[in-house]
Amino acid sequence: MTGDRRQQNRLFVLRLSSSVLRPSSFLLFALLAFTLAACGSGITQSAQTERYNIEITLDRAGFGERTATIAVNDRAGQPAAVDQVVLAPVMEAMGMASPELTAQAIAPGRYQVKGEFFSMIGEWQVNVRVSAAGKDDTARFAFQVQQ
Ligand SMILES: [Cu+2]
Repeated sequence: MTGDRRQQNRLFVLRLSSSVLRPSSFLLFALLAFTLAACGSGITQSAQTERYNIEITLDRAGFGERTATIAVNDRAGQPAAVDQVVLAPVMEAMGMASPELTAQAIAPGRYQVKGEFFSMIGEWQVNVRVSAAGKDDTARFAFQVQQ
């Protein structure tokens, strides 16, 4: 009698743990965690040019209207006063280019631009051209674009 009960408890525990560890539940959880992480922070990359440290944050590397926020600091890390920041998305491997977009200043050394940067799945390069005192610095970033 006692032995039967113990057996049943063990079966119950086994059944519970096997349902929790089912690959589909794990996948769902992983997907959810990934989605939440992607929503909160966006994708940030940084690059250095001759005069600046440039950081770009994309809300998502995908189709539709995207938001790019660009931080332009001088090499000492202070927000830089520049004349213009232009975004030029290209898919170099295919000779494709999206229209260039001029970013608007939102704070000292901070710029933002919204637009449909990507029209195809695959690797895109985003050139960020910073102009000041009649001279251009261009930083190049690469994004793996998904639909
Ligand atoms: Cu293409």
